[in-house]
Amino acid sequence: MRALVREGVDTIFGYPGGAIMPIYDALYDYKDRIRHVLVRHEQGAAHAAEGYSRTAGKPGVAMATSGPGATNLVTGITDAMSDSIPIVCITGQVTLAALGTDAFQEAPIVGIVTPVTKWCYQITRADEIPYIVAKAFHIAKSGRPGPVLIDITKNAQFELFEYDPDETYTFSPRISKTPPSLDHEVEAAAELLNTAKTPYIVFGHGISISKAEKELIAVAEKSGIPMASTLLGLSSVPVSHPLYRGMLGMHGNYSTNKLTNKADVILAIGMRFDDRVTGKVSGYAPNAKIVHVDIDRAELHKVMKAEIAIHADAKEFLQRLLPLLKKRDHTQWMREFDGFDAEEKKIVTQPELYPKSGKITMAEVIRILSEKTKGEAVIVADVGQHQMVAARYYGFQKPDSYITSGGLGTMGFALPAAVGAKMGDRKKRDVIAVIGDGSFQMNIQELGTIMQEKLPVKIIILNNHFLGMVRQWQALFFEERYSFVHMDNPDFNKIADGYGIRNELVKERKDLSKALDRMLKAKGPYLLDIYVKKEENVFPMVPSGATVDEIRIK
Ligand SMILES: Cc1ncc(C[n+]2csc(CCOP(=O)(O)OP(=O)(O)O)c2C)c(N)n1
Repeated sequence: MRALVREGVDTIFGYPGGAIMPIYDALYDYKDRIRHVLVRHEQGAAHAAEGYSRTAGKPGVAMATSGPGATNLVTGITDAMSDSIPIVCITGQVTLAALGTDAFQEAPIVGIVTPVTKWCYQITRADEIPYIVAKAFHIAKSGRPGPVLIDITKNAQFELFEYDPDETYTFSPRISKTPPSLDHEVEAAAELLNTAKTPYIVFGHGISISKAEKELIAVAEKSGIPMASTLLGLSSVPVSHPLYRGMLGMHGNYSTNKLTNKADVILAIGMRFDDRVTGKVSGYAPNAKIVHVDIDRAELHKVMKAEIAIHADAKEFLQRLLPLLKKRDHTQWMREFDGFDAEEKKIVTQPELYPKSGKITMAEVIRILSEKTKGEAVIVADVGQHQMVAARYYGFQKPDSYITSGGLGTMGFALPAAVGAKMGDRKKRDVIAVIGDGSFQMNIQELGTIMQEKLPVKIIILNNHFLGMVRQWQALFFEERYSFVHMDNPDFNKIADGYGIRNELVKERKDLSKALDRMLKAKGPYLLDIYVKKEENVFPMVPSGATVDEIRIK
């Protein structure tokens, strides 16, 4: 507990059991300093730790017992690895003497999570604890952040040792974030950008991780270069910024994808050319020289060969780049974006956002939500069509306000992540989980956590009675053979009633706006089950295997 408090831990998401009882017993004496949140499933603890980390700006902590408790964390750990989210997981383990004997609730968790953590370690002696905890937090936070796991055998939890408060117990190897010898590369990047005709900035989660939002905007404004975001880059730049042209990738905007292939120089920063962004790699950005900046050296040249590859922290790089850039504007090039935007607006956006008849659309729910919250809420989206619709239509104005499972695409993420996001957010923003009916049922038990903690998390179920995104693929690529994607759902309102959570069901357009008002005004948690059009498809779409400029608008 002392080692954790030393690292600034004030919140733990966890679930107890036999092999972690001594730690839980110690936690009992630290109730005034550490708020333990009893989740209802360990997967929920890992996702809550992720959500917490995203809003609190420091590692989230998840704790579980050995065996099934530990293995239940694995999906969340893998998710955090994919999306570079610092979390520290602590698991109990059978006693040292029993290791390897197939003891009760023994699972080789260190072996299991080795490929999906930045670092993991098994503590078998109590006196290792202070140093290993310090090291775990350092590794989770530093460089490209990610998950770490500490497994502690039960004997080490019982042993006594002398904790020396004067002992430093720190782990701080002297490494600078950005290698100092970068000047040449930064100059070369500036030269490319200064002379480009159709330059383009594409950015990802790295901007928010290095808190480089202002620097990014300064670089774009001075150079006049349009920019577009990956799914996890969303909200780093306010959507109202004139140089911000939208989202990239499979369900991104029409212009941002089409014009990727017309760019002559691409500054790719804090993003990793995920396949959902690039489409068919061999046809991605064929005319562009790429300047790729990433804190993780392993990302450089991994998917796209870069003309200039820069291993650096995004903020430091942008700070160095700014003075070397020439003031320019690219009016002509920007007009090309406007042209595609107009087409998208006419064919997709306008009809979805302002339907005149028929069932409620997901898009209009997000539009009205966005208007009512002025784009200033934290949106925690699950995985599926609703995730893409929320990404496309919420008008993000503040950094760190779109939280979703990007790399792993983990259904069941949003409800527990919203719990963590609400607890980590010191700015006291509205935290609104936007969830599909399928995803909601993957971690529905976390309603219990929300109830017990009295957390004012708002939940919107965009209920289409389908595993919508899979149905969309079946509609488009499998001749509408709807194989096991229809869902008979329970009455979500009755379930919310059971948890004592205020709730409403909305089926008609005329009731939508007032219901959203009531949800937003409510002091406590609130669940809004909204029946939306059953068979809607999210467009534009880059079909898998197609190049980004083969994006389909309908
Ligand atoms: C754990 C997990 N299992 C399966 C999938 C595959 N998958 C991706 S989207 C999706 C459908 C999601 O349905 P729902 O939550 O109702 O959202 P909708 O697409 O209808 O908005 C499925 C099954 C996944 N991403 N994660």
